[in-house]
Amino acid sequence: MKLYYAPGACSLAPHIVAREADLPVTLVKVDLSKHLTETGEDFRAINPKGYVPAIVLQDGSLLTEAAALLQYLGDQQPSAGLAPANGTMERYHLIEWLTFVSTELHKGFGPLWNPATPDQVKAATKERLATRFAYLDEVLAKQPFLTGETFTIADAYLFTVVNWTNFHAVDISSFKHLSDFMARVAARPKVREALAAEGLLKQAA
Ligand SMILES: N[C@@H](CCC(=O)N[C@@H](CS)C(=O)NCC(=O)O)C(=O)O
Repeated sequence: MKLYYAPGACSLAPHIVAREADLPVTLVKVDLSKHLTETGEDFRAINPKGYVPAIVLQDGSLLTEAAALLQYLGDQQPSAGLAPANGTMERYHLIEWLTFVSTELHKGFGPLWNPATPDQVKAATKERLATRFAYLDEVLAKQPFLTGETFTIADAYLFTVVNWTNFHAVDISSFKHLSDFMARVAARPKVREALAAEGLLKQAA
């Protein structure tokens, strides 16, 4: 299968999961400003939504939306323990976290990426994100990962999105447990591999 990605974007999360699960994935880099893949293909012809992440499966079908891709990849290798079985309460809690990361954090960062966003809006965005970081800090004070003792697809997503604080000069050092989580995940060999492959080792937590 092919994973369409842009360095450091939310596509880093499925990239990490693909490596953690040892799945055979071909990475295809996308220039989001030009809507072109690294081989010069029109990305919008591949994914009409025009954004990453996107996966094209062996049968040529397209799968988009980070939370869906993460679950698909996690479910390909149940023995990797990256996603509890479908239908279990653990799985619903995993989906709860994926939704939190997607709607409260991933989209919460949105205004910071837009150069046209006024400074006042950027400041309010950072304040709102800080309330979410405070909540995460409380959770991660009690357990090393979002759902408990083991690393899951939700942690790959959280790591990817919180890593954007490095791109927007957002200091999370006062959130000690969240900062420790970032360091813990960044030290995972497969995460380091993914960061290196995307040319991100310097910016990572
Ligand atoms: N709803 C999508 C949003 C994906 C998204 O925000 N992708 C960003 C990178 S993190 C992107 O490709 N932006 C370029 C664009 O929207 O044109 C998801 O959850 O996967």
